[in-house]
Amino acid sequence: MKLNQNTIAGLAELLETAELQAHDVVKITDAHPEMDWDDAYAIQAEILRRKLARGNRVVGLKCGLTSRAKMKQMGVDTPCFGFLVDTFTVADGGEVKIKELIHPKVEPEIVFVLKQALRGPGCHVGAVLAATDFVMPGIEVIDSRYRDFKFDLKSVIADNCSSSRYALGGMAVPLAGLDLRTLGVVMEKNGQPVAIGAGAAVLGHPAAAIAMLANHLGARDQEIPAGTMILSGGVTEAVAVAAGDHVSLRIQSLGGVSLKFI
Ligand code: 0L1
Ligand code: MG
Repeated sequence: MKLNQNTIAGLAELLETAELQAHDVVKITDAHPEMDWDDAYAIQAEILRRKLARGNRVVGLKCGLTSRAKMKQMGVDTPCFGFLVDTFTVADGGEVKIKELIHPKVEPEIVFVLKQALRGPGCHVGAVLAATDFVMPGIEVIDSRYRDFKFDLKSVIADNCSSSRYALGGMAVPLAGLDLRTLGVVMEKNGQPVAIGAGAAVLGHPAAAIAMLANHLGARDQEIPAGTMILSGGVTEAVAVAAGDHVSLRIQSLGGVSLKFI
C-alpha cells in the first residue's frame, strides 16, 4: 500500500460526504497518483466502516464493469467489486429522488442469491451455479461521485463502484433449465427501449462475474457468505435518467422490475 491510514480515512470521508450530500469531486488519483489497488479497496472498506458505525446494514455485493459495453463506455478493462447497504434499497415500482443524487444512470442486471458460501481461489461458473439459490431481475442506479462521471479504475473502486440505489423484481427463479447466457434483456425509459442485450454480455456468462468476485475475496482471505444477494453487473451501457423518468426492465423468464425518478 502507498497511502497511510490518515489519507485513506480522509479520502473515504471526502467520497462518502459527496455521496450523502450529492455533490461531485475530482477523481482522487489526481492528487494521489501513487495509490495502488489495495489503497483503493481500503478506501472503499473505510466507507463501509463509516456506514456500519452509523447503523447501516450490508444487504448485498455488486460486480461492476463486467460487460464489454460498460468497460468501453467508461474506458477501463477490468471489473470492480463493491457493497450494497440498506439505504440503497428501493422497492420494485418505487421512487428515487433525483435531488439526493448527482448524475444517476440505470443499468439492467441479473441478480444472484446464494444458498451456499463461495470461496476462491479456483471458483468457477459451475461452482457458482451449484451454490445459487435463485436469480432475479434488478435495476441498479449508479451515481459516480466524480465530476462528469470521469474516473480511472482505482478512483471508482475507492468510490464503491458508483453504488447508489437498486431495486429487485419480485420473482425468485431457480436455475434448473435456465441458460443465463441467452436470456433476453430489455430496459425501457418512458416506454421506449433504451438498452437491449442478453446475459452473455456479462463476461460470457453472468455466473463468471460471481466467480470473479469469489476469487477476488479469496485473495483477501474472505468468502461470499450463503444467502448473499449479488448484482452481476450491467448487461448494457448505463442510461442517464432525470426527474419524471420511468424505467422498466424485463428479463426473459425472470420477470420485470421498475423505478420512477422524481
Ligand atoms: O455497476 C457498474 O457496472 C458500475 C461500476 C462503476 C463504473 C461506473 O460508474 O460506470
Ligand atoms: Mg451495475
